[in-house]
Amino acid sequence: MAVFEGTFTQVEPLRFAIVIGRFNDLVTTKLLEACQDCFKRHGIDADPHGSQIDYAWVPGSFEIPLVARQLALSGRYDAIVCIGAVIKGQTPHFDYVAGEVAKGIAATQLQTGVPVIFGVLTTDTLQQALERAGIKSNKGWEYAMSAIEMGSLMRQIRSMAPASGHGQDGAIAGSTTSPIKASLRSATNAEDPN
Ligand code: INI
Repeated sequence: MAVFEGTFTQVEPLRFAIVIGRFNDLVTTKLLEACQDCFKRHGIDADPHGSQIDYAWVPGSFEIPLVARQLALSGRYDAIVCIGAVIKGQTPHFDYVAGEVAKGIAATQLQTGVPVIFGVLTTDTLQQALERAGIKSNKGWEYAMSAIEMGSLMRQIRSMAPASGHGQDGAIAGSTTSPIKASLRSATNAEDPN
């Protein structure tokens, strides 16, 4: 039998997308910087014009799952990092936004088979968010680590030959070399006949 474990060294084939919310950008840009720094220090080209990471900016965290799902369905990425900051205000708005983005991200990775990293801070105050975005630590670094590990792990699992007599169910989208590309094509075609 086998032990599957993501690595942080064979990063050349990996492709990522990062979806970032502009809302609370004082926080989200700091998270993004640490995320990019981590990717770079692991030998990954984080340049937006480079070959390994694409970026998508959205108005706020509420919009993140839709864009992450569309990117996942493209089949181009090993993992997608979602960066947002939902900070409690005087109204229940926080609960709706935080709940929907968490559910949406979880659903996206299960529906598409592409790891989607939950890099959305949910805090009571701006101070708490800033403390996690550079003042004390920076969670952006952890988001990149999770993306590398999960992207690498899923590649290993996908590269396993299917046991004879067993089909390929489960994921519907995958990255470049995935044996599930045919299912991905039908999933995307079903949504967009063009
Ligand atoms: N979006 C956030 O990313 N963080 C928040 O704290 C936030 N609050 O509190 O309102 C927020 N709202 C905007 C929301 O994500 C959508 O962009 C907006 O509702 C339009 O759909």
